[in-house]
Formats: sequence, structure tokens, C-alpha cells
Amino acid sequence: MASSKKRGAFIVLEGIDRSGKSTQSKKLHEHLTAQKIANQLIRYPDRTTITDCKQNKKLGKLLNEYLQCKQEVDDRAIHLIFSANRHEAKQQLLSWLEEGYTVICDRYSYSGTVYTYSKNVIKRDKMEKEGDKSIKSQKALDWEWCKHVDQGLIQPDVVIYLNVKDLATVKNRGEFGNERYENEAMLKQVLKSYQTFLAEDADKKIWSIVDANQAVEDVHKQIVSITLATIESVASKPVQYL
Ligand code: NYM
Ligand code: MG
Repeated sequence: MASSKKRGAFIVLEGIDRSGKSTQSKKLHEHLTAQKIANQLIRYPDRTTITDCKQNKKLGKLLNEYLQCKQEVDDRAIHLIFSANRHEAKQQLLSWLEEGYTVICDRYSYSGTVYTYSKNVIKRDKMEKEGDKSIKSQKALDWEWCKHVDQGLIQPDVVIYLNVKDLATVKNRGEFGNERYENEAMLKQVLKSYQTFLAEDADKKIWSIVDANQAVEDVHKQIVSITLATIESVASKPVQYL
């Protein structure tokens, strides 16, 4: 990367299902494009990736079918596949940032950890109640393991967390309940797990909390302002890694 060239910013949006991430990511992309700020909009899981030339779209397709409950996959295996879906795209992401594109990303590594971990907490609670002796096997899905597999990925310059105060808000938004994980018990635990991340990452100063209960346009304005400040502040700084 030529030292005079400004790099793009890596902007991640996180939050529970129906918190408005996709709407806001798209609005941000449209806004930056209208302002002639070079940018790319991506999302995870990327349900379309091709990783096996003999069987097109293997990982993306599998993740999509898993989320739509059309396939059952071992908990550890699927966590690694969600992670691999990010690792395989790392070079492309790095190239974009170095070329000066700001990258808007709808969910990232944080979703990976909080969803797998939350699923495991619920499973363990159930096993404990039922006195299930195989509970030890669930230990391998602890918080650190879930996080660890994403080490080496590019660290976001900012993680914009769309904070919903209670599940009542998202339950009234369209299509809630169609996919795996979109149920109350799970999303309650996911909310708690995001709080754990916020607390753990406090010294990294990359999380920016936005109240998702506000009107769409108000949320958008806040996100634009955070994004523009981030683009400005990281332009001459090196990319960081998880
Ligand atoms: N999800 C997303 C995971 O379980 N692990 C991951 O690594 C990622 C990126 O996929 N309920 C889950 C969270 C969501 C689901 O996301 C699909 P979306 O944004 O609804 O398409
Ligand atoms: Mg969803």
C-alpha cells in the first residue's frame, strides 16, 4: 500500500435479528454512493460463496440450508463453517480497504460467537435440567473457543451495535420466526451475549451503540455520522487484526 494513499474504513453493523441492520446497511451504502465515497456492501453469512469448484456455492449454500432448517449440522462443524465463510473472503476485504473502498458489513465475527455460544447455553441448561450425562461434550463450545477461530481476521474500525431494548420491538417487525435462532429464548440469550462482548472489548474502543428503537431516519443519521468520522480517522492508520 502506497503511504500517500488513504485506505477505506471497515464498518460492521451488529445486532439481533430484525434490529434493522440490513435496512441500515443498505441506506448507508446508498448514502455513501450518492456522496461519491467509494464503498462496498457485504454481509455474513455470505450465502453465495463458491469454495469447491466441483460443487458450486458449497459453504454459502450449506449455511443457508442450515439457517432455513433444511439441514442439520454438528454444532462445532457449523461454527467453523460460519468462520471459514469469513476467512475465505479476507484477502478480498483487505484489497478493497487498501484500494480505498470503505466496506460496510452486515454482521461479522461477533454474530458468529454470540449465536453459537447462546445456542450452547440453551442446550446446556436443558441438559442440566434433564440430568443428561453427555453435558461435558458441550463444554468445547465455550466462549473462548467460539471467539478463537476468528483470530487473524481483519478487525473492524467500528462495530455499530443496533441496540434493541426488548424483544417486543423486533417481534412486531416482518418475518420474525422464519429461520433457525429466531425465537424468544434464543434472542434473549443473544442480547446478553452481545453485552458480554461490549464489556470485554471496552478497551478496544471500537463499539458504537445506537438506539435501534428510534425512527429509521434517525438511526440512519447517527450511522452516517459515525461512519464519516471513522473514515476520516483511520485513513492513514494500518489495518488491525482480531
Ligand atoms: N449467524 C450469523 C450465525 O449463527 N453465525 C455467524 O457467524 C453469522 C455471521 O445467521 N440469525 C446467524 C445469525 C442470524 C443468521 O443472519 C442469519 P441474517 O442477517 O438474518 O441473514
Ligand atoms: Mg435473520
